Amino acid sequence: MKNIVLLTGAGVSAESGLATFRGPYGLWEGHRVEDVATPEAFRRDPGLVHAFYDARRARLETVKPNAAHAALARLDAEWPGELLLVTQNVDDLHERAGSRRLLHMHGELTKGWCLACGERFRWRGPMGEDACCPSCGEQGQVRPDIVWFGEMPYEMERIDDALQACDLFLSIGTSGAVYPAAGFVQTARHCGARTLEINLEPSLGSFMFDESRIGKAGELVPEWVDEVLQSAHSRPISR
Ligand code: BV8
Repeated sequence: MKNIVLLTGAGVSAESGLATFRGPYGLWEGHRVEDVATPEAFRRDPGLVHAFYDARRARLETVKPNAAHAALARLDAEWPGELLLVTQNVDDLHERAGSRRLLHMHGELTKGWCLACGERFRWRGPMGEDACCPSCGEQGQVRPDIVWFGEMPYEMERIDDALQACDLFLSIGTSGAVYPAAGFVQTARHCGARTLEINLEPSLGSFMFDESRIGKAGELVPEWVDEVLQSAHSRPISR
């Protein structure tokens, strides 16, 4: 086993105190997806959409990475083979834990995007409707750099190449309800990879995994990383 692809969802950040989407107190409890996470919603009521993301950006400043993020960062640092961590999460907890071989397929809360000049840039604090683009200075054309429903996720080619070449696909803390992310396990299986999920409950795609470990990511992910790194050290991987 040389090449690993990891997919994370909101469940990996739950133990840090960030709400997941579905289920009690989930993000979708207080808001209808179509009111806050679609380009149409942003055109219709940018104030409501900015308030939704400004609140999440403020909350992000009050939490920190948990043991699952830390274990995945250790794996990133010590895994001798190929590794790609694909996250659906827009929080920055993987980076803050030290993960480097990482991509945000649904964008980042800590980034803005100017619809006037097309520039993307780091953004801290509230954004709001009157934000000025730090690049072109245009006012009121800045949106969160987040992939909304109906929009194409980022780096789909890079993800597909990694899935085609991976020997192991691990999915952590995701319900498997949103595509194309929910279809990655099928691509990985189709290309001969071993597939494993770690989740608090069986996900919608559980039946497609070779193995499902049910429990908290903060407990099961460090255990799994220990296992994998021990196997790598006991059978060195030829590059
Ligand atoms: C697109 C950013 C065109 C915004 C997000 C095929 C079939 C049906 C529908 C579609 C389809 N293809 C496309 C669609 C439409 C749509 C879609 O999937 N709709 C769903 C609702 C049916 N998809 C799109 O619109 C996508 N774009 O398709 O473009 C295209 C065409 C061709 C090829 C490519 C593209 C864009 C979707 C992205 C939208 N943006 N996020 C924001 O964050 O506000 S999606 C957002 O919701 C998240 O990023 C994530 O993807 C999803 C939420 O899911 P999870 O992260 O899994 O969270 P959830 O709460 O559901 O589950 C948490 C899990 O964790 C649970 O299972 C729980 O048990 C577990 N858990 C909880 N605590 C713990 C835990 N596990 C372990 N430990 C714990 N402690």
